[in-house]
Amino acid sequence: MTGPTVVVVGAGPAGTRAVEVLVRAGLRPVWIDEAPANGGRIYQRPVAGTTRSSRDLYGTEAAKAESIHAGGERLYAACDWRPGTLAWNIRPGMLDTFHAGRHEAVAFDRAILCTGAMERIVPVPGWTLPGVFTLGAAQIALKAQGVAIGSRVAFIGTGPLLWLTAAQYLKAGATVALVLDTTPLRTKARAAAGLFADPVTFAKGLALVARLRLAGVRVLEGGVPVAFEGTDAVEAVRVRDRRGREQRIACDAVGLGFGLKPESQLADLAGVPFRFDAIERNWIPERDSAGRTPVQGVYLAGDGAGIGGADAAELAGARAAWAVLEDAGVASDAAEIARLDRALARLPHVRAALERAFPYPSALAARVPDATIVCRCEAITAGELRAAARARHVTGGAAEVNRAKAFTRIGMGRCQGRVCGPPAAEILADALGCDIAAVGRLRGQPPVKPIPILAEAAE
Ligand SMILES: Cc1cc2nc3c(=O)[nH]c(=O)nc-3n(C[C@H](O)[C@@H](O)[C@H](O)COP(=O)(O)OP(=O)(O)OC[C@H]3O[C@@H](n4cnc5c(N)ncnc54)[C@H](O)[C@@H]3O)c2cc1C
Repeated sequence: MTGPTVVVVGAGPAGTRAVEVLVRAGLRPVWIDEAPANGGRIYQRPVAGTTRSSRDLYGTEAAKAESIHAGGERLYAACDWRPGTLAWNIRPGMLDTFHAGRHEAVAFDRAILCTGAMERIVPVPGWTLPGVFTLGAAQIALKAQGVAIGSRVAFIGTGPLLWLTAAQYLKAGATVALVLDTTPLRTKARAAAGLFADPVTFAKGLALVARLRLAGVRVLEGGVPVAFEGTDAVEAVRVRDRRGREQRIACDAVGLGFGLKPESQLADLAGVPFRFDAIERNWIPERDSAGRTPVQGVYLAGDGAGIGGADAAELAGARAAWAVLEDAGVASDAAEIARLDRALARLPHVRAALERAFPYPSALAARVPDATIVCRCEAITAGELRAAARARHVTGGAAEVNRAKAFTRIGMGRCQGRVCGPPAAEILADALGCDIAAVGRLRGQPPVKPIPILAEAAE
């Protein structure tokens, strides 16, 4: 069948369901992912030859993982599947990709970007020591490589991923030295009514916490990480409990993470406008409930369009594909679209409750000590950022993050500000005494992730 050339970036739950709808409608989309197989973050595949079962790897989500994996395998031959391929830039009607040392421009009529999420950190003194990982990296090590980041691991941060990863490590046989959640119990209790709207997920969350507590894991809620200590690698964490008492806990690795943010660099490069979401405390690309953005031909779905979780990502991926089909006049299924719309409409309340239950600790981020590195690519400290903010009064300097980037090189390194951007904005807003939204966000730049310069020179 002839139809528009549709490209789908991302093969997590959102991308997989989007491609499924497109293929069922008779299209042969181009399907791109950096990973060697579909699954995305939550259903990350293990390396070949692993002996851990789905149940061990994905726990209560094993059936969903198997369904997404099987879906991918059915679809590869029905589309132009391009694994191991980075989409590093997007321009009108064209996606720039990189695969096996080669650049290729892929023309498209419509693109569905399902690029997922990444984690938010708060820089803690010593966080750049070897042995300190993000929670997601700790989880990927376990799921994909079948290894733990250490044998005595401290988990520090906030959010469902904190408790989930700690419980997964416990189950895999590691010693969990500490779970420190910066959110006090009373904040979570206040959000509980909203979480009841999704009783199954709520019960799963409570079960994780119970499992850790029953195993005798040291748990601090409403605590603060003070510093990670060690000479060549992390050896201990210093933490303060909610009464202000300090403790030093020995560990050989740390999993650190404070919730998620959309991986929205491609949406940014495509020209999609962003708005600040005060509850998520994230910049969110604009799209309607079907995934259509104000940029013609560009659609968004899944966590990359706003954090919603895996079930929401599946629904949103399918819905965005239907939007593509409707807009291209290829096919439409009113009953199926109405079913997806109803299911999607129920989700934002639960998500808002989760964000309220585990807020990003903005005060902690804003008050990172002066000597602490915020941008690890360029080794820029919190003090240098504050100095750039102060310079505003004499030179008209850094009143928003992109100016601060020009003054300090913050966000100019390999991660393109994807890691340091959120805490840098908190520090800057605090130093300037203004609202976080007023300092803006670091704009995306191609390439969204590092690519070898020689590959480009060869073009
Ligand atoms: C590290 C990490 C671990 C997580 N673990 C869990 C968990 O255990 N349980 C849970 O409920 N939620 C987890 N989440 C949240 C998770 O993201 C889910 O909500 C869900 O996976 C979202 O589905 P998605 O399809 O939107 O994105 P994802 O599943 O993240 O899939 C996005 C896909 O896009 C690909 N991609 C992104 N950018 C590009 C690019 N430029 N070029 C090519 N490919 C690209 C990625 O490789 C990835 O496969 C995790 C999130 C992160 C960041």
